[in-house]
Amino acid sequence: MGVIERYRDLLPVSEKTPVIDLEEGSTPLIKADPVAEMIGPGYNVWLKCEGLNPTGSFKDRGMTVAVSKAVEEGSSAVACASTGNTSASAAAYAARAKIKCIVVIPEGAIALGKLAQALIHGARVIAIRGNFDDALGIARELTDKYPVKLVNSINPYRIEGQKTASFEICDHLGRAPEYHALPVGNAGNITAYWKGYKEYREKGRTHALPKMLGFQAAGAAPIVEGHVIEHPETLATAIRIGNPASWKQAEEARDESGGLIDKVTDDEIIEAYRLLAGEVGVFVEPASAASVAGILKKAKEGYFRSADEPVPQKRDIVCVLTGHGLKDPDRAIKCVEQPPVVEAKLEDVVREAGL
Ligand code: AN7
Repeated sequence: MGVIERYRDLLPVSEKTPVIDLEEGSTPLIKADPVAEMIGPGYNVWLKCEGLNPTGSFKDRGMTVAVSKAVEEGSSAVACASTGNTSASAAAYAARAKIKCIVVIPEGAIALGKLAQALIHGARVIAIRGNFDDALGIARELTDKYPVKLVNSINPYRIEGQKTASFEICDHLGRAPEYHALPVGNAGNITAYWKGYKEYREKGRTHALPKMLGFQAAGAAPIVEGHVIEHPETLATAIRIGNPASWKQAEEARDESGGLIDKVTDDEIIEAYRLLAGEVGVFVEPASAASVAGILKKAKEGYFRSADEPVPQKRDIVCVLTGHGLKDPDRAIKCVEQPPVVEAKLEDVVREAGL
């Protein structure tokens, strides 16, 4: 069952809404003890593995609602700007709905897996000589002037669908976590999670709210710096965004929850990326590692309360791992040693295997 069917009562759909789904959602929430040990005693660290969605990222939760509503409203085409994952998801759901999908991307700045997905699903992909923020400007204008529905997270149905991830976390833990960490790019996801947590509490399904901890890449941290970044730079291409569309909502989530939005360097991102792959067994794309890099940075700064305080039970920190590692295979290859090539002889293989 996809997120529309599972959370129908909390989503803006009716019996008339055609459900365009790929059975997204229901992603694993797994414990990461090697990360928890680095935070300190008294904490559980949970990883919400959104890379296990049908197209390999969290975008599918929002896209099922956005595309279903577009079809309900009679649209025969959708469009988006993208750093990659939105386009992969839009292309897949549009293919399923048998409608046209137009994608505007920054030239040369999309991870290989994501580009492959948008293309194979049959989207019309157009690369522009500019960055994501330029692409979003064009997508907005295009969808204002032509009968094409914008499916970036400015589309409120995207936020509606994405908030279901908070519901799943609360359902799994039996309560809201104390901290919720996630990467911030265009800031749709932090907006969606915060909305979801608040709604679940209003409905009486949980009693508390988490502190929202958002992390931007240091070279693309407009919310942290307090101004638009004209030329955002980071190897975490998914969050290479200098002027987030949901900037204000992200600040509201931060302030209402008593949380924070901070930045992590590319080196910190890669360190967390390798830690997740090598010690937790979870391969994510670099942007996703920003959530873990962020809590490790805050732990070093002494942000998390001391474990000396008596605690009735461990405190939960949830990190959202937004996209799968296979999205960006080039990055993985670049940060490891290349495998040796030897003669086809057992002794050569045994030597290289270190046995
Ligand atoms: C893996 O695909 O903006 O703060 O165009 O792909 O909701 O933007 C992707 C964003 C985090 C940031 N992690 O989420 C796009 C796009 C991954 C992402 C983000 C993105 P938002």
